[in-house]
Amino acid sequence: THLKVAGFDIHTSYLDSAAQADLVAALRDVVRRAPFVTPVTPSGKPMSVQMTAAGAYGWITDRRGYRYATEQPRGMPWPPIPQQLLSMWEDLTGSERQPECCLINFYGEGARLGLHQDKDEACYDWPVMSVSLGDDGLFRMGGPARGGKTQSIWLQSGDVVVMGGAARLAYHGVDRIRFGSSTLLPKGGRINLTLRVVT
Ligand code: MD3
Ligand code: FE
Repeated sequence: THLKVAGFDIHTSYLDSAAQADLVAALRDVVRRAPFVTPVTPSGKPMSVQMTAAGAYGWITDRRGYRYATEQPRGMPWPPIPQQLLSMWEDLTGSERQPECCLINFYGEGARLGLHQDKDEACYDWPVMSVSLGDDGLFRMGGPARGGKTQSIWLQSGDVVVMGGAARLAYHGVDRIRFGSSTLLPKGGRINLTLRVVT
């Protein structure tokens, strides 16, 4: 039940239930101003995960490709990153740079995220911080090459993961969620936030 990969730092139950509820409330404001969309991969396939973002940049995908964009697909800027996430970033990463993107992934029943590397950022030296909220998610992590050995771990609501060093370019994905395992989100599902330096 634990994952041994250099640069993968898990802070189990970093957020207590009050802090999780507080973060969900802040995210409601973000989502009101930047509604979730069902992204389409460059091949035209809709993803099962719904996405939106906060910060100077959001990560988007459509038939033109994957990229960071300063505007939402509908042409408005992204809302600011909630303050409590900026404080967590400072506390857990100690990074000299502030995060420029908070990608917000929503997993409804049956949603998954295939194994991939995060390579759309200008520099891989900065860490990525991930916050899990709501239902449990089965996270899978491999190495720097596709097809290598992988390890899996259930991420639960309130868990925070920081990926740096070798883990930063590791293949990773989410195989499935345990829909209905948490009561944090009234309609169920899993939210994952990833904070990154993009430029
Ligand atoms: C390991 N999100 O948004 S978070 C993504 O749960 C993404 O929604 C997953 O993969 C999710 O790109 C996993 C944990 C995570 C995030 C970024 C990483 C692990 C990572 C970057 C490099 C290595
Ligand atoms: Fe990723």
